Amino acid sequence: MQLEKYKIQQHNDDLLTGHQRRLSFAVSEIENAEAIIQKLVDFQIAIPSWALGTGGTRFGRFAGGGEPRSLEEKIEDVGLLNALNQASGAISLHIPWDIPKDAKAIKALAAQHGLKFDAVNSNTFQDQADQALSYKFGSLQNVDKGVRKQAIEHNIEVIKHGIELGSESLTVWLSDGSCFPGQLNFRRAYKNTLESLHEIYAAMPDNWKMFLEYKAYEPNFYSTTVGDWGQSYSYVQKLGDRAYTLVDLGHHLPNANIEQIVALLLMEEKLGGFHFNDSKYGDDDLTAGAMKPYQLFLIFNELVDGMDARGLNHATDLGWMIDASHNVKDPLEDLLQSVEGIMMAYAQALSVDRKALEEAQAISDVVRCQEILQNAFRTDVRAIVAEARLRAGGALNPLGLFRHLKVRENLIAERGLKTVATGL
Ligand code: RM4
Ligand code: MN
Ligand code: MN
Repeated sequence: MQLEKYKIQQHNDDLLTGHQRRLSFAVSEIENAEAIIQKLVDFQIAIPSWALGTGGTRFGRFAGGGEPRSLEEKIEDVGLLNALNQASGAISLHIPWDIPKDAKAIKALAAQHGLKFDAVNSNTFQDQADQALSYKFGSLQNVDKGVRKQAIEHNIEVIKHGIELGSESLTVWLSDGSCFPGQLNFRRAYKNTLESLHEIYAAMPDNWKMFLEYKAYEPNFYSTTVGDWGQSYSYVQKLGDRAYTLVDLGHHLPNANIEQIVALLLMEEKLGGFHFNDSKYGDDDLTAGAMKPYQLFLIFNELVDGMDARGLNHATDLGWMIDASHNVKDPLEDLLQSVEGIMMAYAQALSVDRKALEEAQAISDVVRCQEILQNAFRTDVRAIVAEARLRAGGALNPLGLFRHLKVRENLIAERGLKTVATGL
């Protein structure tokens, strides 16, 4: 399904008067509104190829209909999202769920939709049908050198696919760890993993980055070999300048202070990118901003502060990706909500009065510090975010237009009701 430009235009014309009224109020409330709008226009969030179908749980999967049946259809879906919000201009592929058979054609299709390829993801947490050795007891950490070699080679394959598509980073997430005390020698597992990562790192082109993602637990429930940001940091420090830690918001133990982790990693020049999602309990992979919007805002507050302190380009110097998947929502509607949630947190963080905050911090005026942050969080920035979308050629109300144009119904008519996308 293609979204014709005139339909977006028509939708925007219908909503314009109300939008302008809300915008002029927002602009009167927010001092640097114009600069914020420009930053929002530039900001793009990559969509994960595994989130375009209804996500499974270990208990069941309830496909929603019209799910993409191929990589081509996944690209088409991301193209639809991007046409609506002009903020989803990239896709992050998971290999082997999405092997590009004809890389040239795939690249051309993506370009037609205005999409680039963000980080490619390797998968050594599942066994594939044609695989010689099993990852049951880990991959890069495995006690068996043959298994480690197979996992290294898989990662190198993924890099090759990425090079063909114009991707410039590799995300490594390992489920490696142990389920029972005594199962693993922690130091040996660490050393094996580090040695394996060194080989993968060495296979990357010079302009590539490696993102090493951590996760506290699951599927292993006693130890994870890259279990937290400290462990990831320890590996990436040793690997080299182009190895970074990736923060997935759902991968911490309950109540972890993620904003502080982000601030320090960024300061240490080792924060590479993000997997945005939200959670109540664990790695719930819920819609970004659905559960703890204040936390998301506080994270962006540290990001903006830390990136500006180092003179980084907000839009391009870090990898911004969503990693969410659900059982109960239309995946495309859900992704529109995630992008909106992220944009709002970013806009609010950009509106923080940093000078005033610094002054209040310098005299330990705790009450004032809280007021400054909460004032930004409680400011309605929706019209500012919508204005950025409008200027970029997107829809004022992407979700409303998605429903009005019956996008899902169209996709079901094209693809059928019983389609299941590759992914979790
Ligand atoms: C993991 C982790 C990875 C993702 C897989 C599908 O929990 O978040 O980033 O690639 O799930
Ligand atoms: Mn993730
Ligand atoms: Mn996860």
